[in-house]
Amino acid sequence: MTGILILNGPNLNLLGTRQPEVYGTTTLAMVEEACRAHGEAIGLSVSCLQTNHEGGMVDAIHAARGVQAGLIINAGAYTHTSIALMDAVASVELPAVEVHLSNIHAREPFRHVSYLARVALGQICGFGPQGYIMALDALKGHLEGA
Ligand code: CA2
Repeated sequence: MTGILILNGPNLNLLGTRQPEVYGTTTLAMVEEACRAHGEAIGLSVSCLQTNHEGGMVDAIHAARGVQAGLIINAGAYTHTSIALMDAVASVELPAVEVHLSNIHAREPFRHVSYLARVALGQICGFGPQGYIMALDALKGHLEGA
């Protein structure tokens, strides 16, 4: 089956436990389970990883090369700062979809900038956990040449 890595960055392990008014009450484990189930339904084998470390994210992106067919990345605050992550995604030449739970463009100006957007197929933000499901469908369509 076609493999997809869902990579979540710093603080997303806290999902569902803090700031529910911004990020909702669904935990990361629930999001990951829903993604695995949806992936299976549409013929994608979903692997999930969360790390709070920028270098760990770079390592995970490198390790996906030749193993996974695509990436879904919520890089958390590194979205707005990390040229290293942007370079990592560009270097592995895998289709990547950038996801954010919140609508980063409706928030503070420093969240409007995304380095990842330059190398991603596209960005999905503001739809909460559903955004990851939308990203899986987008990657499926992309990989099928739709
Ligand atoms: O909206 C998103 O998904 C973000 O990537 C979340 C990041 C934020 O820095 C980005 O600007 C937008 C923050 C993740 C913090 O996650 C928490 C989850 C629950 C409770 C506290 C933090």
